This record gives sequence, structure tokens and C-alpha cells, in this order.
Amino acid sequence: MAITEEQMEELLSHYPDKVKKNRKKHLVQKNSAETCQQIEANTRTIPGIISQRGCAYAGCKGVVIGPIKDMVHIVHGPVGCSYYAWGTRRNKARADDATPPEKIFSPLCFTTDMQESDIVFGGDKKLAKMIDEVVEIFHPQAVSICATCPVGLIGDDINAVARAAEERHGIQVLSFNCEGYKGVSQSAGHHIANNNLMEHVIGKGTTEKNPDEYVINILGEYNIGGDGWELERILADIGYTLNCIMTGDASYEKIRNLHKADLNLVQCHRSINYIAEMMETKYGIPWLKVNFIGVTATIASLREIAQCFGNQELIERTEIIIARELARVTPVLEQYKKICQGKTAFVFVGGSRSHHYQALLRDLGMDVVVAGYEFAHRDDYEGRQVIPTIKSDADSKNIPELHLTPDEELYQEAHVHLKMSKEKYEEISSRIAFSNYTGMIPEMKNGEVILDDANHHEVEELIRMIHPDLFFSGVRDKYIVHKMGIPAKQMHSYDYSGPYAGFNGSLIFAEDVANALVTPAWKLVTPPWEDTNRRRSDSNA
Ligand code: CFM
Repeated sequence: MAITEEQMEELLSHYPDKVKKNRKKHLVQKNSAETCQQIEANTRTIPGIISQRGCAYAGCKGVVIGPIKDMVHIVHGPVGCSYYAWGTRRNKARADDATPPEKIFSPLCFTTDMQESDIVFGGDKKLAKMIDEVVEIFHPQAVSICATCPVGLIGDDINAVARAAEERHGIQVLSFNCEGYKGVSQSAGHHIANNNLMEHVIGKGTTEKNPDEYVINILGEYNIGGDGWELERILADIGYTLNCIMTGDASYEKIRNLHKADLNLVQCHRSINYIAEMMETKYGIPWLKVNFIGVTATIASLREIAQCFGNQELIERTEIIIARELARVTPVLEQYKKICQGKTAFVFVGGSRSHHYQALLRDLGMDVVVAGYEFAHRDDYEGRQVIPTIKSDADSKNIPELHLTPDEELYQEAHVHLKMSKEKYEEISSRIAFSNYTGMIPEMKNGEVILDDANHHEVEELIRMIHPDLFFSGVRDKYIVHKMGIPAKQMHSYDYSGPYAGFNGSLIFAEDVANALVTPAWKLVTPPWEDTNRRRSDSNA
């Protein structure tokens, strides 16, 4: 059910003129007749509007750094920044040959718990003492320090503290100046984390190349609800060596050896595209955008990966695994599809899932009538070809771009990484789009709405106008939508469910969605727009 032009107008009509003008640029209705529709993104949220975004610290510590399991991640700041970011993302980790259970620190919460006296007299001594304690008690492989807002305001030199601690303890201590205000959203924190890891960790492991044949990394996969483990299962069955999933269930040593892969797969483009790009410049490793959410998308990605290596045996093995998995999941999915077919969804998540989950919802016969991102950039909506045209403002200039050059020892051309002739690589590149992402908008259907940096008002109005059958978003708006009589699924941590990736993930997702659609609970709720008594009392108030 497409939304009308009048409804779009009504949605914005509540704003003062200046705000209306601004928000209009963040709201696009898909028009298939236009080849490249532009949206405004990654700009500062209008003060006073409560949006769904997080902060730079959330993107650095919470998203990219936090899942590295055998490092201790110290949050330098008041206790709330650490406590409220603790464990909520469900990035799972488990022990393995290299990481015994006592070396898994990612579920724990470490903070300097800055007090007023630290703000007045400086918190650096407290931080240094805490690193000493952490090393003595936990013996981590490495330590990270993530700064929250007050640290930047009072000017604690966390880099100097980190350097001194490295000398005292002989392990790496990484410092991230990811103060919450460093950007317009958590996206700034991704970039800060990417830069620091690239400069100081990646490539510092052994320099020998992995001798296995098809060595891959998955970048931007954080093992939420165990997603990464399902991908590991499928890829290992096909015959790939998974060098590292970054950073879901990753160890420090694996990140140091990230450069040992032949090919980088990029799942979440938003949070990790900087590393994919920088590794291509420095090591020559090609990267491929994939999507492992949904059966159709997973199959298409698996076929593309096999094509990248151009090996017939690998291509055949891929088909065998696809056939095996399809035989198992299709009959079950068909049953769920009977419930889901024709239903509509509104998907509003961070910076990549609103695109990825459209593939899975389409598998189930559902339409996504509104899709939006909290903090994506224009390239995530429109495709990477727009990157040179994106205007950088004061906020985006806040984070330095690293200018890397090819590594003298480790750089190899892409065809050498993929173990093929230059001619063959060129032939494959004409079919496979390496180093590219086409974005979300091109895949959406006419009339569907694309929404950037939504706020509560817009979410509520859109829900009221289009009455989707399901709402996928975060915990901040989930309960409001519940109260409007519509089931809402938490798409960041999957509530308590998952994995949702790959073949097994599709089954679990389909079951969760079907359950949400058929549960009678929603029929027992009277949505406010249908409750005439309530309407009257509201207007009397
Ligand atoms: Fe990438 Fe993510 Fe996402 Fe993201 Fe996030 Fe997340 Fe997300 Mo929550 S890295 S952009 S900063 S896919 S935590 S695992 S679900 S907002 S859409």
C-alpha cells in the first residue's frame, strides 16, 4: 500500500517551515522513472528533535571494538556510558583453541567510573591505575580505552596514558578518541575505530600468507544472536577458510592477521567500508559486498564468492551445498510464507539492515512499504558512485582520512590474491562488481518510502497512515508501536532470538515473523486512532 503525496505532505505539515524544508530532504518516495534519487543523510539532527541515533562512542566501542573478545575494553568516563551500553547488542563470543573461556572479556563491563573530582582534577591517573589492575587481574591480550564526552572536554590525554601503559606491561593499549560528540551519530565512531585498527593492529601479525586455497574474511559481521556462526558453518562446508569475522567473535590475534585473506566480504557496508577500502589500497585485497540475510540473497552471495575465485570445483561444491540447504529449508519456509504472504513491513534500523532484511522479507512474500536508516550515508542509500559528490561538512571533517600507500612487503595485486592470471581477473571483474555497493534505493519498488534519521513523530504518523502488519526497529520505538496495536520486532539485537543470517537464520526469522503476525494479542489492543472515546478525552484535555 503506497502512501499518497497528500499523506507525505501531511506528515511534514506539523513542522515549522525551516524544519519542514530540512526534513523534506530526508524523505524520499521511490519513483522508478527517476534513475538516481537523492536523499540527504549523515547530517546533524535538528536540535530538539528526538531521533533514534546513538553517539560516536556507541559506534566505536559498542559496535566495532567491543566484540573483540579477548581484549579488555575500558570505557573512560562516567559509569552510565558504560553501564547502559553493557551487553545489549548480543554480539556473542565463545571459547576456541586460541581463546580459553577465561580470556573472553567481551560480556564484561569495565569503566573508570569518573567522579566529580576526576572531572575537576583530571582522570588520567585513575585510568592508568585501572589499566594496571586490569592487566594484573585478567591478563588480556590487549586493552582498549574508549573516551566518552567529558574526557575530551577536560582534555585527559588518553593517548599518553596508553603509551605509558604499553611500556609498563608489554601489551598493546589502544586509545580511541571517540567522544560521543565527535560526529552526528555512531557512524563517526565506526570511522574512528576503523582508522585506529587499520593503523595499529591490522597487518601486525605474522607476515606469512595463509597457504589454504580460498581464504576469506567477513567484514562488518558482528555475530548478533550468532549470525556469524551460521555463516561459518555454510562457508566451511563449501570449502573456504574463514580467516576472520570482523569483529563478531573475533580475537585480537585474528584482527592482527586480517591481511592474510585472499578476499574480503563486506556484510555491513556502513560500519566497515573504510577498512575494506584501506586494505585494498595497502594490501591489494579485493572486496565484495555480500548479503547473507535471506535465502535468495545468501545463495546469490555464495555464487558470487565462488565466481570470484573462478574455480570450477568450488563453483560446483557451492551448488551442492546450496541444493542441500534448499532441500532442507524450502518446505518449512513455504509453510511460513502462507502466513506472511502479502503482509507489509516498516523497517527502520541503523545503517545496513533496512536494506539487507528486505531480501528476507521478500523471500516470505512481504513488502517493505517504508525503509529507513538512522545514520547511513548517501552511498548506503544511493550507491557508492555518489561518494565523490558528497559534500563534507564540519562534522564529517572531524575525523581524519588515513592516506595509505601500498605495503612494501605485503602488497599484491588482486589477481595474485585470488591466485589467477591478470586476464582471468579482468574477465571476472567484468561480471562481478568488486569494491562496489549499489545501495538500498535501487532495489526498492515504486511508491515505497525511504526515510533518513526518523523521529518519533514521523514514525507514529507513518504507522497511523499505512498500518503496516509488522514494524522492525529498535527498543526506543518498539513499545510505542506495540501500543498502536502493531507487532514490533527489535531488529538490532533480535530481541532474544537469532541467528537470522544464512539458511538456518531464515527459518528462525520466518518463525518469529509468523508468530508475530498470527498472535491474537494485537487484536485485543484498540489502536488510538480507532478509540473514539480516547480521542474525545484527548482533545478535551
Ligand atoms: Fe552495521 Fe550492525 Fe547496522 Fe551498525 Fe548498529 Fe547493529 Fe544496526 Mo544496531 S554495525 S550499521 S551501528 S549492521 S548495532 S550489528 S543493528 S544500528 S543496522
